[in-house]
Amino acid sequence: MPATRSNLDQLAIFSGNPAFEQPLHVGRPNLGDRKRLMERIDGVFERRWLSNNGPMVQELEAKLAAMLGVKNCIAFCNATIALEILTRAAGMTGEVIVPSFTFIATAHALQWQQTKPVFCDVGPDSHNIDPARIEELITPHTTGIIGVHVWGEPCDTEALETVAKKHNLKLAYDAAHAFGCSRQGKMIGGHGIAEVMSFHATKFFNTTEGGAILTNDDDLAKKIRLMTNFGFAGFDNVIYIGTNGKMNELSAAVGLVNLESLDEFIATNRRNYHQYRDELAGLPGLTCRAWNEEEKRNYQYIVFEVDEAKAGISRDRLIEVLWAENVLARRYFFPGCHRMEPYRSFQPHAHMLLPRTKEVCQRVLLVPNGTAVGQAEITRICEIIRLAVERGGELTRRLDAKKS
Ligand code: T4K
Repeated sequence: MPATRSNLDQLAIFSGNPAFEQPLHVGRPNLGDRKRLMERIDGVFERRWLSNNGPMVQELEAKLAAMLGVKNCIAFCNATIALEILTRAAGMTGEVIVPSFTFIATAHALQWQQTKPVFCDVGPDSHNIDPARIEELITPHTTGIIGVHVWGEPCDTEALETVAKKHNLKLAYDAAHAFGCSRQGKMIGGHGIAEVMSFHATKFFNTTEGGAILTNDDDLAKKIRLMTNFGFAGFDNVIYIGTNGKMNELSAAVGLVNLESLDEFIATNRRNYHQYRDELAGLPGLTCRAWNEEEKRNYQYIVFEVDEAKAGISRDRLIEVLWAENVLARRYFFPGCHRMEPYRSFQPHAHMLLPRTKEVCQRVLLVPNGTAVGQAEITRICEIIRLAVERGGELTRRLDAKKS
């Protein structure tokens, strides 16, 4: 058990002795039963059917569609390719409105298809796209909106639907964070023309790498399936331009086994979330984003916001302190897509319409969660954060002096 930290000198940033020997990551994978996985993998090897719509992929697709109450589920090798294919299949050309506060894949998937991502600010008290700021971004080239359910907190789907209908725009969702979440009792997966999930290793539910498109539109699903497999409509018969977005059997096997542990993953995430909240309650300048517990949530992301003026320490300084302790906290999605290439060069004035995004990017701090982090470790992490924030002003002065 690492030594406790009760004064600033004990912090690793001064003492050189990290609280944890091994790094504690944000995004350590949740893993299901290994024995069951080996049985499934044995089956895959017995059949010698490794990819191309095999039985594991079909089973996973059917289970996900049933669980989310959506007619069609198409499994993918990752969510980025899924977003690219959806962009193309749905005819989202010209310009598409997206939040800047998202993982770069949302913007890149559009740009990769020569569609311009037009960045919209987040809402007040929200980390999601602000429906009230969309109309001012619409031009004659706009064809769609992609909302992102950041951290698994769903977008205001009704408001987005209203603006999309009014301007005849396609509305789809990047639901990479939102598997297992609901809005007004309806599972994420069934909103807009389609929703894209990520099953990357770092996600609450993973297939190592992977993703899925969920849609109730049968024609769109058909087109997406064709595009995902080079446009093949049977042996030797290519009827469409396509690429390779297929999930393989081993990934699907991991997914099927992980699905069996879903309730346990959620329960652990939720317990950790409450522990962080309780142990860090009442600190000036540090707020844990609260989940709406009346809805379904996966609790995968534990998101703090640091208000430097009140805490006396900046978010980045706090991260420095945590990294020295081997707690690899993250500042997703700093600095915002609009400040990354190629968008920074293509759209140098985009920041003028993104004041809230800038603020959120400066405040957000994610801490380790998931089945790989234990309760005793969380207590130690909280102790470090508590000390750093309670003595924020003094700590900042000492760090400034150390650097000069
Ligand atoms: N849309 C949104 C809103 C997204 O957040 C994402 C992905 C996508 C679309 C695209 O989905 P995919 O195409 O990936 O399916 C990570 C993930 O790579 C990325 O999937 C995820 N979002 C994003 C939020 O996080 P990085 O650059 O932070 O990855 P990295 O390598 O720093 O890993 C994060 C932490 O996880 C590290 O501390 C190490 C730990 N880790 C990672 C892996 C892969 C493990 O402990 N074990 C592992 O196997 O992007």
